[in-house]
Amino acid sequence: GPAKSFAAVDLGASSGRVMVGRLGRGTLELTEAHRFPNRPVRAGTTLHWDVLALYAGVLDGLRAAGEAAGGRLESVGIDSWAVDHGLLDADGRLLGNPVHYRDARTEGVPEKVWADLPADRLYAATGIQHAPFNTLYQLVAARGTAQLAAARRLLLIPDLIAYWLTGEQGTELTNASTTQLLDPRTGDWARPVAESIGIDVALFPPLRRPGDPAGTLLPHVLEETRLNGPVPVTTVASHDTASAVAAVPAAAGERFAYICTGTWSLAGLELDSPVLTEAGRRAAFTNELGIDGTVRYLRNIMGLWLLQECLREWGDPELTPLLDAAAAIPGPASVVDASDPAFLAPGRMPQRIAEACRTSRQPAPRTPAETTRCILDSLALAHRRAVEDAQRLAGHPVDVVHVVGGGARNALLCRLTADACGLPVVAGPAEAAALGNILVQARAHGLIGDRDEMRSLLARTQHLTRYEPSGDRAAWDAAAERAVRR
Ligand code: LFR
Repeated sequence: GPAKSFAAVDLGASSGRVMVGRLGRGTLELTEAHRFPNRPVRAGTTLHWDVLALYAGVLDGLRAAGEAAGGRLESVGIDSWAVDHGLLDADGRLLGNPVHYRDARTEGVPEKVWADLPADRLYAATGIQHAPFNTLYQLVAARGTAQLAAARRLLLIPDLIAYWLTGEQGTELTNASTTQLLDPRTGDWARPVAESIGIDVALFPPLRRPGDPAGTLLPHVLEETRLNGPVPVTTVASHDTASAVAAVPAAAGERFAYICTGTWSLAGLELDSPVLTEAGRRAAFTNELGIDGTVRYLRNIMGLWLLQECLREWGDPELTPLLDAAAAIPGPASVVDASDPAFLAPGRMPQRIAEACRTSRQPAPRTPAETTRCILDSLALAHRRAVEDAQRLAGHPVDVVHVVGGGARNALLCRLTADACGLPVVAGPAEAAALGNILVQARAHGLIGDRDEMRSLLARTQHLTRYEPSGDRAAWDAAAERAVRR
């Protein structure tokens, strides 16, 4: 039949976008219908998401998507960053703006939780690394607030957007796994964990899986977006990283690691079952859930956030000349640990990177180009460490590294990653999260078969670039030593 159009709402930490995917017989075309900024707002002492501005961007985007698709969308899917959420009162109204995961309210909270529930037991039950921003710690931080007392429902960000679009509530599974309140072996809530720290999992509406129906656009939404109804909303892997991993263009049987690059770098493996070892916990590996019962065994690395924050500080200079200048500097030279949670909060990033270099007795970068080079070398080394650690901890060797997400467009980062890892890097697609979102919808609507088929369609239709490793192994080995925190 003729090509069918699906809309992907993909919300990232610095921008949101609505993409249209057109699937025909063996063809897949992706176009951007609308992109809008996502600007966190500090009000009082709290860093918030401006979720109504995001929702307005979604509505504008759906209207533009409808125009691009000739008024007819087969379905809509929504993904975003993880862990954050809105709280609803008994009438289903949002209680205040969702708090940003980079807000300081969770400082010191994990340590308090572990006093009652030791970190090793928590990990054995949930498989989730101890990032301070996990939903679990956010809820403990909110304990005793009037807002949490009034809350009757908790909706993760994509589920909140879906609720406003459809009037229906659910908790999507891949994103639920990032709360640190889910048991990755059963795919159900880790009730004893939640109970032991006084979190009521009944706050979460029932779980739903990628591919499940999630309602249809409400009449006033159709009116505002000028779409012809009915338009179903389909549950996708609503955690953006899960959608991106679903869109890794690996060949059937290929032994691969992936790095989803953007604000974060999420580096690891796709496994059939969780690895809940103490060694994995110490190495900060997480077992988040993916589509089709897979496990995303990965580590969070600070990612291009380090560069984004520097660019902000430097008054947003043009990127291409800066990357060219950084590429011309010999490296790897001074490096920092790009998985250090010390880089989580916003502000003063060039200074913080220089301080980290001095602390480890390395020359501090002085110019934006030197700082950029330091960041990209450091990211490449953090990628290498995660890829090596994941293979060892999971007993799962790989032959190739797939780099997907926005960083796949950064040729210097991809080349340095290949050199540091000593493995070929296949870069692309850059819009992996949106593509994974669209393909899961298309599959639910019968347009495509299994995961291998999704991936081979991507490999045939998307622009990919291959980087063979080169450079000086000994220099990278020495730099790897300098990039470890002590
Ligand atoms: C990436 C991401 C990461 C998650 C972080 C915070 O966009 O979803 O996977 O750890 O944002 O939610």
